[in-house]
Amino acid sequence: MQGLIGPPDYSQEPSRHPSLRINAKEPFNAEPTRENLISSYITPVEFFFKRNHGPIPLVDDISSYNVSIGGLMEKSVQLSLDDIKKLPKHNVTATLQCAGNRRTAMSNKKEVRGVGWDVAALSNAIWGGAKLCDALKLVGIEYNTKMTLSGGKHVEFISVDQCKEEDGGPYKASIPLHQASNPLSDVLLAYEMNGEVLNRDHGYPLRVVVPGVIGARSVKWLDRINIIEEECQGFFMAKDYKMFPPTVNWDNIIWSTRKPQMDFPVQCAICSLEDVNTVKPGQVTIAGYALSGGGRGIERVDISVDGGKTWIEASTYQKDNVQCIPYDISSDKWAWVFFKAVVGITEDTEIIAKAVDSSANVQPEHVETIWNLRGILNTSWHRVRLQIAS
Ligand SMILES: Nc1nc2c(c(=O)[nH]1)N[C@H]1C(S)=C(S)[C@@H](COP(=O)(O)O)O[C@H]1N2
Ligand SMILES: [Mo]
Repeated sequence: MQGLIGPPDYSQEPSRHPSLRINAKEPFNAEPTRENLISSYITPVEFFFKRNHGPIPLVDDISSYNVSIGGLMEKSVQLSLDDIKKLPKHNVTATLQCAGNRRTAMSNKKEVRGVGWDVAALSNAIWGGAKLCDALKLVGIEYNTKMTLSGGKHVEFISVDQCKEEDGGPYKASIPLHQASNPLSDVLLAYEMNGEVLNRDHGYPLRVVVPGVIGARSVKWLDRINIIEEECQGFFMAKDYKMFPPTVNWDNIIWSTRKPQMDFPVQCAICSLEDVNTVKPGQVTIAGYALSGGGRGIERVDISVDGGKTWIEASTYQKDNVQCIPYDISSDKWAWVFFKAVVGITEDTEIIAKAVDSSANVQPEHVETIWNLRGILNTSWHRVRLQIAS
C-alpha cells in the first residue's frame, strides 16, 4: 500500500469559477448556487459540483497513460487512451449526485460528520466514452456475466489520487460484475464531458460514470480495473457511504453490518428560492430539480404552499423545456427533470416540494426519520420559508 509520502500537495490545483460556493478548500469541495444549478438542464462544466478527497492529480504524459484490467479472470490487458477511444463511443446524459447532498440541513437537526452541502451537490452532464461492458469484453467477459470462471463477482476501480482516509493511498470503489457487464446499465469509461475533453477536476484523462448510483462509485482519474471476489474493501466502500439507522452513533457503529450504498433514492429540491426569503405579495415561481436512482424516472412533483396541508402538481421538463411525458422512451432515464409551478402568495408561509418516482417511491416527510451519523441521503421533503415584505 502506498504511504503518505509527505503532506498533500495542493499547489497544482486547477482554476475554478468564482461563483462556486466552496464548502471545503483542501480537498476542494464546491457546489454552484441554487440559481446557477437550474439555469441549464445540462450543467456547464464550470458550474458542475466538485467533490474531492485529495489534491487533483496531474496526468500530463498522455502517451504513457494506460488502464490495466486484471484480477480474477483468464487474461489481463493494458489499455491506452487510444485503445479505449477505439471502442464504440456512447454519449450518456446522467446526473451525478453526491450522497452528501443536502447534508447541512440534516446536520441542522442533529449534528453529523462530513462536508456540509446545500442542495446542489449534484449536476447533469453528457458523458462521452466507451461502455465498461465493451472494455470487459477485451478480457473475455461477456455481456451480463454474474461471475467469472475464477470467481470474480465485483469490478473494482482504482484511482491515482492520494486520500488521507486511505493513508495517502488512492480512492477506490467497486460495483457488481453483473451491472458492469450489462450494456443497459450504461456504465461508462468517460473521456468527454459535454462534448469537451474531460477536465482535471472531473477526472482527466478517464473516469468511471455509474448512472443512477451515488457519485462515490464514479471513480475519477482511473488507473486500474480489478475483477475481485468481494466488494472493494477501500475506505469509501467499507467505512463510509453506508446508510445507518438513527440509533447508530460513533460509539456503537459496526461498519460491516451494512452494505455500501449504491442506487440513490428519490430526491428533489427547490432552487428558485433560498431557505428563507422575503417577497412581495403576488406570484412566486417555485422551480427546482427532481431525480431518482437506478434508472427510475420521476412520476410527479408535488408542491404545497400551505406547509403540507394541500398540494398541487408542478410541470416537469427535461431538455429544451419540453414537458415530460413519464416513461417516454426518448427521455433521459439517468438524468434529473426540472420542475416549475407559479403560485400566488399573500401571507408568510412554508413551501414544500416532494417527488414521486416511477416505482411510486416518495420522499420521507421528516429529516429526523432518516437521520444518520454520516449525514448521507437527506431526501426529506424540501421546505423553504416565504416572508411577506412589510
Ligand atoms: N478518484 C476519486 N474519484 C472520486 C472521488 C475522489 O475523491 N477521488 N470522489 C467521489 C465522490 S464522493 C463523488 S460525489 C464524485 C464527484 O464527482 P465530480 O467531482 O466530478 O462532481 O466523484 C467520486 N469519484
Ligand atoms: Mo460523494
